[in-house]
Order: sequence, then C-alpha cells, then structure tokens
Amino acid sequence: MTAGHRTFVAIALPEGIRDDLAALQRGLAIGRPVPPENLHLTLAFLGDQTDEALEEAHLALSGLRAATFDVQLAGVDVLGEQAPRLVFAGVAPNPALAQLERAVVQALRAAGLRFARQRFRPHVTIARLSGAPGWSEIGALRHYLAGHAGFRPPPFRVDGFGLWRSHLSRKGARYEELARYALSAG
Ligand code: 2AM
Repeated sequence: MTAGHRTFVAIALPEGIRDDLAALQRGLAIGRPVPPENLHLTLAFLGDQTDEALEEAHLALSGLRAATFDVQLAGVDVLGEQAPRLVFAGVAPNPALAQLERAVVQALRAAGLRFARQRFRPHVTIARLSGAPGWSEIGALRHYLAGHAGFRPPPFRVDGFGLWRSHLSRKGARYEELARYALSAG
C-alpha cells in the first residue's frame, strides 16, 4: 500500500501580515505558537492522499480559473469542542474567498479526490493548545481575546493559492508548498 501524504490547499500570507501575526502571538502567554513560516489560510484539508491523487489534484487545480481578491484579517478567537484547542485570527466575511473554497472543492471532487468536506470557517491558526486549560489559563485567554478583539492588519491581495504537504515529526509540523496556482488580475 502506498503511504499517504498529508495534504491541504491553502493561501500563503505576505511577509507583512506574518509580522503582524507574530506580534499578535507575542501577546499570548499560553499554547504553542505556529512558527511564522507555517502561518497560512486553509481552503481545504485533504488528509492522506497518494502520489497519484496528488497528480490529479495538481492537474485539477492548474485548470481552475478565478480572479484575485483581497482578504481582511479581523479579530482573534478560539476553536475547540470541549476545550479551546487553537487560537486563530479571524477573517472578515468574504464572498470571493468562499467562492474560491467551493471552486477548489468542486475541482478536486470532479478529479476523483476523496476527502471529508468540513464547514468552511476561514481562519489563520496562530497557536495550538494541548490538554484542558486550567482556570488561570482560561483567565489569561479571556483577557487576551478581549484585548485583541480589534486586531485588524491592512487587507492583503490574494493572487494565488497552493497545494501543501504537511510533514509531521516530533518537533511539530513542517509545511511544504508543492505547487502554487495563480489567480488572474481582474
Ligand atoms: P487548523 O489551522 O484549523 O488546525 C494543516 O493541518 C492545515 O489543515 C491546518 O491549517 C489545519 O487547520 C487544517 N485542517 C483542517 N482540518 C484538519 C484536520 N481534520 N486535521 C488536521 N488539519 C486540519
């Protein structure tokens, strides 16, 4: 059996935005910050995929046509079922981004890729939390979220998206952009 590659489709962030996110991370005393080179906006998580499936995905995404658009990061929040699992920077409502997510999922499905589609909730994870937080951590988190609710870096232009691979190790995840697909200007 072929070993799968843990794969996702994501938008890379400009350096200026990563700097703004790094400043945001510095204010958070708990959790593990995502390294600056790993910061990204996920469009679709594909899970484990074979080499053959990745070739099909690459062909499908190469043929996708969409226009560039702007993204505004806005606010910070937490995600998790029982307990907060990750801290993220939010994204202001963005129909062009939602449309791109739909187009990516449709193109990949049409190419025969199989993956579970999750509700698209655009975000940039800035830190991961492990284990259930104690009261002092919950207090620190509340304080942090309230203090950074107004986070609003300048909007940035999205002129492409990529097919990414995640390499997991004991040191954490390292992400590799396998291919980049350009969006057309206007
Ligand atoms: P996250 O930021 O919410 O953790 C690589 O793992 C990327 O795919 C991350 O941005 C991660 O989102 C996203 N992703 C979405 N669903 C995932 C899942 N079930 N397991 C791991 N990563 C997932």
